[in-house]
Amino acid sequence: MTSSLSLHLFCKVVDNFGDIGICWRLSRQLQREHGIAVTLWVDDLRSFQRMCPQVDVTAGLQLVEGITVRHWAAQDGEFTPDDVADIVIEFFACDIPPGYIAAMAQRPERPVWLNLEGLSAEEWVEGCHSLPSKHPRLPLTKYFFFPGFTERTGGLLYEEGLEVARRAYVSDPAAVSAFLSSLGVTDAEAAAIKVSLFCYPYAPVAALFAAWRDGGQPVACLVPEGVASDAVATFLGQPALPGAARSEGALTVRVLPFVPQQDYDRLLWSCDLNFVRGEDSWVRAQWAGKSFIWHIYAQDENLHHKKLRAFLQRYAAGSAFDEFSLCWNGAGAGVGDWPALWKALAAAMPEISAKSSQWQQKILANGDLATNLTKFCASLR
Ligand code: TRH
Repeated sequence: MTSSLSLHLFCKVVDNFGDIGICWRLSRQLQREHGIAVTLWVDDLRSFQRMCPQVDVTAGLQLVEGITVRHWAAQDGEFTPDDVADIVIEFFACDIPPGYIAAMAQRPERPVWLNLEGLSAEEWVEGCHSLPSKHPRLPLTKYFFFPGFTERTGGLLYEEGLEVARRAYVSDPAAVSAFLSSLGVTDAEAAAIKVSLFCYPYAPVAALFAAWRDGGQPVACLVPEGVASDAVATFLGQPALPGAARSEGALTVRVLPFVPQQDYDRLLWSCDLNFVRGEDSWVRAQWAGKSFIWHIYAQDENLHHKKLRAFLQRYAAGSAFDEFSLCWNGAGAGVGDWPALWKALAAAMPEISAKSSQWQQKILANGDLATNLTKFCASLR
C-alpha cells in the first residue's frame, strides 16, 4: 500500500535501548505496511548500531533498510515549512528542535503532531490517550498517543507476518539448533531448560543463579553481552564477554553477543523462559508465546511497582507468575525464597505458555499500534 504521506519520527536515546528499539521497529512497519515515507531522527547512532549493525555512526544522513535516518546532532537547526513532514512524532516527549516547531507552524497544511508515550497497563492511560494539547504560542496542537492493552489505547507494536514466522521457526528444530549453535550454545545447553536473561543490573541475579545451581533441573542461562555484567562475571569467574561460559551444579551461564534486533525474536522463540525488561523486549516476549518475567525500569518512590501490579492484574497468569515477578522487581513480601519461587514458576510454565495465544488475540482485537496510529492521523488530517 503506498501513500504519499511523509513522517518524521524523533528519537532521543535516553538510556538503554528501548527508545531506539521501539522507534526503529515502528519506522520499518509504517514504511513497509503503510507505505509512509519515514525519516527517523536519532541522536545516539552508536546505540542504534548495537541493534542494527549496518548503521554508519558517522553519517549525518543515510538510508538503512529503506528508512531515511538522520543524525539529530543539535537543537539549533534552521528549518523551512518545506522541511516539515505531514506527520511529526516525538517519542517519549523528547523536545524536537525549536526551529522545526516554528517551521511546523508556518506550514500551510499543519502537520499532525503526536507525542508517542511509553507503555503502561495502568488504567489512567485510557483517559489520556489521544488527548490534544494546544501549543502555548503557536497555532499547533499536539496529541498524546499511548500504546496499551485495551481498545481505548493505541495498542501494541505488532508487524504483519510475525506469528507466521514464529510458528515456522519453532516447528523447525534444525533452524532452532542452527541459530543457537551460531550463538555458541552447546548441545548440552540446548537440551536444558533454556532461559534468556535481559534485565537491569539491580535484578537479584546472584540469588536466582544459586537457586538454579542447586535446583534439580539443568538450566542454561543465556545472557546478552552487557546485561547484569557484575553478577554474571562473579559466577563465571571471568569478565562477562561473549563466548564466556561456566557450569556449576545444575546451572550453565553463557554470555551471548548482543544480537541485531531482528535476531532477538529468535532468541526469545528458542528459549523456554525469557527474562525481559523495559518496553520493547517485554512486548516481544508476549508475542513469543513463551513464559516471561518482566524487569521493569525502576522509578522514584517505587512508582514502577504500581505499573508492574497493573500488568500482573491484566495478564492474570496465576500466583507463581505473580510472586516471582514481584520478587524479581523488589516488590515482593520479602527478599524472595528463590528455590521455592523457581520451583513454583517452573511448574506453572506450561500453563502460562498455553495461555499466551489467548492473550495475544485479546490484545490484537484492538488492532496493532502502527495501524491505529495511521488511522488516528488520518482522522486529524
Ligand atoms: O533497553 P531497555 O531497558 O530500554 C528501556 C525501556 O524502553 C524503558 O521503557 C525506557 O524508559 C528506557 O529504555 C529509557 O529495554 P527494551 O525496551 O526491551 O529495549 C531493548 C531493545 O534492544 C529491544 O528493541 C530489543 C533490543 N535487543 C537487541 O536488539 N538485541 C539484543 O541482544 C537484546 C538483548 C535486545
